[in-house]
Amino acid sequence: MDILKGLPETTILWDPSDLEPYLRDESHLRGVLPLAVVKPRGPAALRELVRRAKLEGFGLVPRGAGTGKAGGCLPTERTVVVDLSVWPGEPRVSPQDLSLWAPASAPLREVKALAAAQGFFYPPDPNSWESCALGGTLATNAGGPNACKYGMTRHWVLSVDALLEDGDIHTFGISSVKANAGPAMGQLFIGSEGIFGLILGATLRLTPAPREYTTLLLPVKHWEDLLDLPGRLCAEGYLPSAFEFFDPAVLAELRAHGPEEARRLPGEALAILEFDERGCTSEVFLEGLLDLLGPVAEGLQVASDERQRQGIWAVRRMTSVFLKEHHPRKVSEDIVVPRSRLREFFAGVESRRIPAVTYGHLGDGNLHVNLLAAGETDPAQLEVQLLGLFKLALELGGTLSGEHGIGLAKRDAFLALGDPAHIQALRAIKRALDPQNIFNPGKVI
Ligand code: 2HG
Ligand code: ZN
Repeated sequence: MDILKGLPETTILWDPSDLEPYLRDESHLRGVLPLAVVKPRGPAALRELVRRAKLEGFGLVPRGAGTGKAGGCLPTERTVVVDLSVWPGEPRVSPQDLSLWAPASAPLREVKALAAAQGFFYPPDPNSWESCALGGTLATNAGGPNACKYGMTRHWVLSVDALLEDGDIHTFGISSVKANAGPAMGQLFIGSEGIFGLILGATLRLTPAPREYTTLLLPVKHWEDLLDLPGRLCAEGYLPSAFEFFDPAVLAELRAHGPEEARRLPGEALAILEFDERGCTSEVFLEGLLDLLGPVAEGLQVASDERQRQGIWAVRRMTSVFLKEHHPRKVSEDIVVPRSRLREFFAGVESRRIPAVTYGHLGDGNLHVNLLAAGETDPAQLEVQLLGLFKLALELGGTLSGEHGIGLAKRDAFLALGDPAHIQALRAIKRALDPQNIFNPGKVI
């Protein structure tokens, strides 16, 4: 491969059989064959790579562990995949600063474990947390159940190390929550999916680790009874660290075909609530909660120990994989509506006859709306259903992606339905930071 010949500090893959795994992520999409895959091991490699990309007119597609759900790391025409899995750097905690620096290559699982080992908590917990890389979570602004209380990845980033089109690595931000010298440039990269530059590392914010958890299974007879609960709890000062749910159809599937633990799940529909603040295991707390829940709490079950808690979460964590196994050609979305409008959303899904089953992060209105029969549906009709779904979310003050991002999967819908002023501003920033369009071309905008 001439255009990459002599690249320093780099492993280069160009044999088609070695490139094959890079054509997929966890979305339903497939990328095109890249020119090559490179694994840089130092700044000199990146500097030279940027120089050649500009000279030879090829794009650079960043890749972490390939667990993304929107195709953001898939190669497009005339691109080189930059696999950051061997990008160097030793994660380190600064207890005094309540912060942790790690390279993009660090597995999220290790980042969370390192924080925990010193008594701290790094909250972002996408479903792929045991297999994804930190860099991917930064590029996609990953979410997860804990976002209900703790927010998204971006809320935990203090500074970002990014490769820019000058070929150098720049750090934006400092190791403190207070930094106000102009707009927060580092935040521009979080959720950018690598279109402005490549994220190589970050300083993350930590918080003291929770010391107690109350985990509850809340089965209900009428699933609509769940829909006002997130808003009611919040309005009364109960902020769960997670509030997940399965609608009747998803619960029935889990019960009928899921693993052993799933077969015993109660209710017509089911919510999982978790609290982690100090005092949440006290009787006073639980009594207050029961009062607030009222008759809906009739079948409430409290996890009595860590083993039960883990069992509950294991079922929730495997739901996406389980549904995929049973409906390999399903389409799963991740729209958001404000939690105050959940009831209107589900009424809208019904009145628009969108054949959806839903589970996910009810507490923050981020819903995994699944069209199980997508593979057997006429593509034009499927598109109408999906656009109907996105429009409904937007009409209710929501958005078409809460945590998975735009990538390739939602690009057309984003461009068609997104606010034109937003898209124009993003394109202007892209032109300013990456005038030759070398960073992840063809994604997002
Ligand atoms: C989850 O919450 C993940 O389980 C995956 O975000 C959702 O597969 C999905 O759509
Ligand atoms: Zn999710």
